[in-house]
Amino acid sequence: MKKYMEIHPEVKKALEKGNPVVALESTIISHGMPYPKNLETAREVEKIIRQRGAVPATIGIMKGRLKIGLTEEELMYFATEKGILKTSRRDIPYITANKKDGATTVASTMILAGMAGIRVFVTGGIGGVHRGGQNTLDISADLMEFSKTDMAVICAGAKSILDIGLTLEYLETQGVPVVGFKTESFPAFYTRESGYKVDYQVDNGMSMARIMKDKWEMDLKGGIVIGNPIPREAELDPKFINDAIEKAIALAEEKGIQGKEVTPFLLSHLKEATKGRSLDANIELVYNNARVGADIAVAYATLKD
Ligand code: PSU
Ligand code: MN
Repeated sequence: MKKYMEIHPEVKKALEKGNPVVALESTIISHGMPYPKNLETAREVEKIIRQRGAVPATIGIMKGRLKIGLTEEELMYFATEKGILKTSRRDIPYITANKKDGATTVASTMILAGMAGIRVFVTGGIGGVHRGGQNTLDISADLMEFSKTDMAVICAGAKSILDIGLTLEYLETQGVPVVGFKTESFPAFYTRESGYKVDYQVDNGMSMARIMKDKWEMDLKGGIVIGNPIPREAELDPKFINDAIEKAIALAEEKGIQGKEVTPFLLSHLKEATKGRSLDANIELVYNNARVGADIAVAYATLKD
């Protein structure tokens, strides 16, 4: 593994010492948000994580090298360069073999962070079962990854561009714990409540860290979904955003958007349709996840032997 990987010196040192490290994905930078907000957000997220006592490790693939932790210039590259491929599990060997650039999704960030020994990962929202997924089989590879890779993923739930009920069923089947951070409702990304409940609620980083430790010490493999609702003051009106989502989905269908293009298309269309309010909400929820994720990583580092 090591021969494919380049770990940033600061991250390497923290890992060797058992200090807290938080992984971050790069698809949200290259395909999830427009420039320059993507760069500002990526920088600010790293700053928040540092302020709370953990080391950030943004993950991506550059010229075929698996990067664990990016420099300022590398962050800029992911934020501005066109033609960086959205990379999920299936894409990794093609990208490395051909020395290409890949922005990592939740699934592939889990894989690469896990290879490096990181156990906490902060993102915006996870992929899930798309609406109509029972017919199209459009189920994000993110969900499968939770059954395979040991990683605590802090997210603001799943967007209502997805079928949240089916997404939770899929996670249950795979034995993935779905935990609410200070909430009993599974959050719906732009809004605090999806109408579905989480399996368990935790109210602080240490309670979460204890669950992680037990799960992995007992070798109960796989990831944990930690749903952290968007801050109240940043939440969008459910009717407003859900109407916009309905329209975006209809437009994607009309245009025949398929496969890995679906999620970026919906995000970018929603931003236009809401005059930037969906993007502002997205940014705020990522910051909030960074705070909680750093606290969980700090608590987890104190528990390891
Ligand atoms: N949700 C967001 N922004 C994003 C993504 C999800 O609000 O950028 C990205 C994540 O990287 C996630 C991926 O892993 O989209 C899921 O893509 P798909 O639905 O094609 O599996
Ligand atoms: Mn898909």
